[in-house]
Amino acid sequence: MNDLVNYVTDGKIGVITVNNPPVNALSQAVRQGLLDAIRTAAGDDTEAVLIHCEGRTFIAGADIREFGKPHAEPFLPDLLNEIEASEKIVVAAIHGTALGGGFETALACHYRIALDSAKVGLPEVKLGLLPGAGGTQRVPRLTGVEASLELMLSGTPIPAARAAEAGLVDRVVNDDLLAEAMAYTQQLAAANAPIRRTSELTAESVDDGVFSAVSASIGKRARGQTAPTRIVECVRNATTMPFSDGQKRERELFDECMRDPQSAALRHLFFAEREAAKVIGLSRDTPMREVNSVGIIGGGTMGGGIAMCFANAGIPVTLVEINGKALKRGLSIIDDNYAGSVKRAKLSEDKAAECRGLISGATDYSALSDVDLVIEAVFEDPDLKKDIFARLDKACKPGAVLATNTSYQDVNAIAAATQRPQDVLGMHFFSPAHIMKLLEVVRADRTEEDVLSTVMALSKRIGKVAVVSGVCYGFIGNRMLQGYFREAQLCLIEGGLPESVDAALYDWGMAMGPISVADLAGLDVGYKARQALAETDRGDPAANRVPDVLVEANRLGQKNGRGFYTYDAETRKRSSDPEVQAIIEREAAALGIERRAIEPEEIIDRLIYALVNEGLQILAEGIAQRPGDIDVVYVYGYGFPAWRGGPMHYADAIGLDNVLARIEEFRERFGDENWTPAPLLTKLVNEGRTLAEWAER
Ligand code: 3H9
Repeated sequence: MNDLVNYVTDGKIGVITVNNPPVNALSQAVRQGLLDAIRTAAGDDTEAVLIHCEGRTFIAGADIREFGKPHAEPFLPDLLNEIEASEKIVVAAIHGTALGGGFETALACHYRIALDSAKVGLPEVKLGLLPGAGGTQRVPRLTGVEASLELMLSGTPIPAARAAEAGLVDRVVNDDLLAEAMAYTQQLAAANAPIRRTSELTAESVDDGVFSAVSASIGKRARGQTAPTRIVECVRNATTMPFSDGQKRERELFDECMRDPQSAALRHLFFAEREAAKVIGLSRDTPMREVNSVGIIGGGTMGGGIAMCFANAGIPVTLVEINGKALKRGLSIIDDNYAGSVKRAKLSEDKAAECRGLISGATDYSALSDVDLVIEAVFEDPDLKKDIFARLDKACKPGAVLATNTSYQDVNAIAAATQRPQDVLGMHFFSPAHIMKLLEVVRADRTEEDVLSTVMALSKRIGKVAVVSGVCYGFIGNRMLQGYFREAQLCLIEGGLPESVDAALYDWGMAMGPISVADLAGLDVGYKARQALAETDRGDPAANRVPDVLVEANRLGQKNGRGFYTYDAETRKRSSDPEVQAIIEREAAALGIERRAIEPEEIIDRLIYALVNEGLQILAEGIAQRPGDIDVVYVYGYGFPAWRGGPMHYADAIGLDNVLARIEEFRERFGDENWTPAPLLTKLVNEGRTLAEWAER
């Protein structure tokens, strides 16, 4: 038919093969090829048609790269309706992941056979979309309303066996899919099996309360997002409208989603996440070192969580602590974490035991003599870290990768404590390390290319999204956070309260407000870090004043039940504390600040533009490779709302000229110490370019 879709006859069966690597996305050429093939099959003497795919997967969806561009015919919904209308039986043979438009293609076929390792799903919601090629109408006609809503609102694919139980797949086989599918198609043809058009079925009708309950839960489950509500409307329509009307409305709502900036933001992130894995200047065939065993120094919360990441991926770990007692405590934290995962049904008991079995303990560095990678995860003491690296240099085999999990320290200085700085880099995990997806990979000046490529590939193996950062204080994420936290504290002392500052950011979409984050992290952490700096390097004194006073009053945050808020010892529920309000008011007066009402809009702009401005600086310095990398860091590591695309995409969406104007306004009002626009911002505004355009340079 064309280069991407092939049609041959094999006896009485017409076989359509899609071959559009890497994931057989439904580009215009694939849609055209499928249409031509199904029409050819309609006119020849075959009795039935089989659709299958070459490569690693069945069709993984519409071609996301075509989104946002003018629609090109044939449109997927029309194509799928034509497949379904076929007078000959059409069978889909599914392997890999049949996702989105790919699964909708299978649903338009009359029968579905799948390999047991296959998964099917409708992940459109993760792109701010809804299944727009009949999926919202066909799925409820095949399975229950609640199962349909779960599939579309979670976007999480389900295994073939579960899909079969739900009536979405007819047969599951465990080997040689193509041969089994051919045999199945022949059987169906020989038996003159009915042509089952899903659109002709009636979806179960349910009490409207089901839809209102789901709609009500969206506010919590998908706070701020627009696609889920539209999905619920479509599924409801499937239970009340004829197929063609339901599909017409599905199309309208799909187009609304497509025009919604949320989808542009989420699509940006989809590609940014994949781009982040690529290191500029490093070729795909850079050699890699084998990593089949890992050592971890430090069995605290961080070290234990990191150990679990590797064990969960089947990689044995040796955890090293300074003495038996500390080791016992570290291993027992890991035991507790695994017990928690079992309790929350994240892992089966057997799987948890298997993973836990891969973690052993030691109190001597000689246990690390043969490991392929060591990650140091002790507390932030630069001298201690250097000492550990000097010892690792002696204990580890040549070629072992030596990584530090530091959040702030100079990785070049740590590397210089060894005779092999080329093997050293940073692997900055986020807490809880076995859950958070982000990993900042810190490339030091002398890190060897193969070390970097090894760690980037390893990150994927342990399920992390890795972003490369250069060396600077705090790397990408924590460095940017400084301005964000500074503004949070300034808004507080100038007139806000912990609740109002938190609410502004939470309502805007952040996972947590900045004041709650500070309480969670522990106010003493920042306090100690500030004390270690020269007074001139501690930042705006007005921003540090309240947190310093709180620490000195033994209000350390969640850890001792009292920080900016007070916390219930059992439920950890926070409540406001009039004592804190009194402290804020007193300290403001002491600093001569006249408190005023601060609107949420000002709070949001000050905090977010502080992030953006520092992000631009980081880009200009080459600390981050691209704006999208920063977005990935903020969405995966700092609770930035994915549907806003990350701070740098957000700045582009608002318009860099608007961002600059607001920063200039803040400069007028608050001075240029905190509000000097990044030169890159001014430059891009002068040139009329977006960050996305700059990134294509
Ligand atoms: C949809 O279908 C709408 C319809 O309902 C209605 C239409 C009217 N398009 O992830 P990987 C690229 S919405 C274009 O690293 P893995 C990806 O960018 C769509 N490109 O591999 C990467 O490129 P590169 C619903 C795509 O093995 C390469 O393929 N479907 C698409 O870890 C490899 O990707 C989805 O949302 C695409 N659809 O994971 C599924 N998919 O090498 C999205 C991938 O240049 N895709 N690419 O960086 C996925 O979830 C994963 O890619 C998948 C494979 C699980 C398939």
